[in-house]
Amino acid sequence: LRASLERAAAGGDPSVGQWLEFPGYTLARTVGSLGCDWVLIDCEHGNIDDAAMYHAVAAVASGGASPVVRVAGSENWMIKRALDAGAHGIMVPMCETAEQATAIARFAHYPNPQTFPSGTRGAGGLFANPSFALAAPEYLRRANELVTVIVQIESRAGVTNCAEIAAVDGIDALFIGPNDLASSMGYFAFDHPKIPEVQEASAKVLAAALDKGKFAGHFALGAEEAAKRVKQGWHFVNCGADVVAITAWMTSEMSKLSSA
Ligand code: 3PY
Repeated sequence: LRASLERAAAGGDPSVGQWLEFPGYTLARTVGSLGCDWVLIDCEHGNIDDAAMYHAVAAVASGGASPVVRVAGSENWMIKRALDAGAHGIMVPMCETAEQATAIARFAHYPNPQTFPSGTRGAGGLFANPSFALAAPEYLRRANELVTVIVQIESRAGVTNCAEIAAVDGIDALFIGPNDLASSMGYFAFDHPKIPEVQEASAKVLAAALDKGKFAGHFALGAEEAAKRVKQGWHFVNCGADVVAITAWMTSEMSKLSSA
C-alpha cells in the first residue's frame, strides 16, 4: 500500500483499489488477485464481522494486494484487531477533529520510542506478520513505519478542520467519503458528483493533504469517476465495489436476456 502511495505521490501511476462489502475467503482472494494495489475490507458498512475480516485480510494478502480494513468506528479495539489481523492500512470513518485523529494515530502505533510516531498499540498479536511476509519480531520492529493510517473526511466538521487533521503526526492519508459528505451538507448522498459545494469541500481537503505532505484519496465506484479524481490530483482511488459490480452485471444480463 505504502509503496503504491509513494509511487503516486511521486507522479507515477495512481494507487488503485477495489472494495469489498461481502464476506468470504475466496471472494477476497479472487479480488486480491486482480492486480490492484489494495483491497478495502469494509467493516463499517459491509457484511463483514471480526472473523470474516481476519479471513479477508489473509486472503487479499495471499492474492498479492494490500489488505486495507475500514473499521466500523474510531475505537481502540477496532483499530487494534484490524492491524493484528495483518491489515497494511486502516481507514477510519468520520474523522472530524485533530483530537480524534491524534487518538487514532496513537491506537495504530506501538509504543516504540525508537520509531516515530509512537503510540499505545498492544504488542500481543501474533497473526499480522505473514501478510507482510515478515517474521514476527521483524514485524513488531517495523510495524510503525509499515502501517498506513487513513482517516475519512466525510462531514462538514471534518472539512472545516481538515488542515489540523492533516497536520497530525501518524496520520498518513485523508480520504473523502463523498456520499456521507453530501449527506452531512443536507443533500441526497448519491447526488454528490453534481453538487458544487461538495466538490469545493473535497478540493479543500485535497489541498490540505498536499500542503501537509500527506496522501489524498477519494472514493469512486468505476473507472470514469476514478480517472476524474486522479486528474484532479488524488493519489489513491477505488474503482469499484463487489456489491455494485454484481448488481450492475446481473441486472444488465437479465435485461439483455429478456429483450433478446
Ligand atoms: C462515502 O461515500 O461516504 C463513503 O464513505 C464510501 O463508502
